[in-house]
Amino acid sequence: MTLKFGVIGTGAIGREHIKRITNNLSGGKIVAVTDVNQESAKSAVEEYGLDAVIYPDDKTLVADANVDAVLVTSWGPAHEQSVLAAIEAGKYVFCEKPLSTTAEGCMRIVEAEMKHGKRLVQVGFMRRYDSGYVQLKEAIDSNYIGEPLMIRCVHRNPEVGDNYTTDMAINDTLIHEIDVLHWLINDDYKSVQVAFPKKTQRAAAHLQDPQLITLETNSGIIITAEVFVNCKYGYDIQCEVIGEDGVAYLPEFSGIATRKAAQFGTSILMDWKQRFIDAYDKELQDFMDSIKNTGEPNGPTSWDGYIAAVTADACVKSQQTGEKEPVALAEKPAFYKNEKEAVK
Ligand code: NAI
Ligand code: NAD
Ligand code: ISE
Repeated sequence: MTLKFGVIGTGAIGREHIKRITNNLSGGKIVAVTDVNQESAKSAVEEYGLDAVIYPDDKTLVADANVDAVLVTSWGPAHEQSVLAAIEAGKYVFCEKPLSTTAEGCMRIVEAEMKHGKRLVQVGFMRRYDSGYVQLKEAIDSNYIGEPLMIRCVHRNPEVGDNYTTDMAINDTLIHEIDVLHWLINDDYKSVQVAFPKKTQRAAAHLQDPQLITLETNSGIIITAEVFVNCKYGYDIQCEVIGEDGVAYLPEFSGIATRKAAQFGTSILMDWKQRFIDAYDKELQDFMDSIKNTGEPNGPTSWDGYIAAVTADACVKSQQTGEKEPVALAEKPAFYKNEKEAVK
């Protein structure tokens, strides 16, 4: 069975996903595309030689009977409308993060999916598929480092465009840590607090960068996460879990090491597209395989999208108040309780 995709949003990651489904993965085909910028949709079809219909908007794309699954890669504020339209039409959805930019929006998606009666949606939290994070989870689940007590994370980008705003450090960037960490430690967040250290001269006038976020979990684990999106030197993701009996580190990206001119060194990536390239492949292959084998996607759920949005909203509130803000989650519906672990 070939899963036929309609793509909404042919920007940076839309094209990356089109490329991997078309050239690298098995079981999927792009049959329709749309973008608010129609020129972008046309050029994507040309660039990848797709046999795909170009639609004027998400609604007409979703209505195409030839489309089995919708890939939502538009910008965050547009996601909710497209996901709801797809669920309404009974289509599978792979939606890039954030599922919606508000917790209320995620809840509307959760409710629509439950009303439909089976899982249709997977959120693009690809780090759960990264072999480094999977190894960290194994070290924690097997009790190798004992009970986790603290976690220290770093999420640095070399630079961002002028349209990147202070809240995006949370909704667009930290959101990956928000998702992967609660999965890693099987715990939920209790409170968050955001601090603004001295501002880098490289940040736009309107952007607070870097930011330091503290998240506390129900069991008392304290996480400190730094977001620094104008660090200049590279795309750098770090995670260190400090346990009762030892410490576990997320593996560094492994490039070749060199010895030259009295220096020993290795390279650091500049582009986010490369850092989790295997994880992007795995998440989409799993989406296609699970639908084929079980009739439902197996990866991060709409409920995970909701948890991330509630936590992100609390962080954005703390950006404004400077205070510790509670993370108030609704009770997890039974519909999502028996889900299999997204990734073992
Ligand atoms: P982008 O700006 O390069 O592309 C977005 C595209 O969506 C643009 O072509 C835009 O014209 C189109 N678009 C926006 N609203 C639309 C709508 N309502 N209908 C149709 N098309 C629409 O953005 P990028 O970097 O590709 O990001 C897209 C999404 O992917 C975002 O949600 C972002 O958070 C997520 N993303 C996820 C990453 C990950 O590591 N999982 C990495 C980069 C982005
Ligand atoms: P982008 O700006 O390059 O592309 C977005 C595209 O969506 C643009 O082409 C834009 O014209 C189009 N678009 C916007 N609104 C639309 C709408 N209503 N209907 C149709 N098309 C619309 O952005 P991007 O970097 O590709 O990011 C897209 C999404 O992917 C974002 O949600 C982002 O958070 C997510 N993302 C995820 C990762 C990741 O690591 N998982 C990485 C990058 C981006
Ligand atoms: C982008 O949208 C991503 O998802 C990347 O993974 C992240 O590192 C970057 O900061 C975001 O803007």
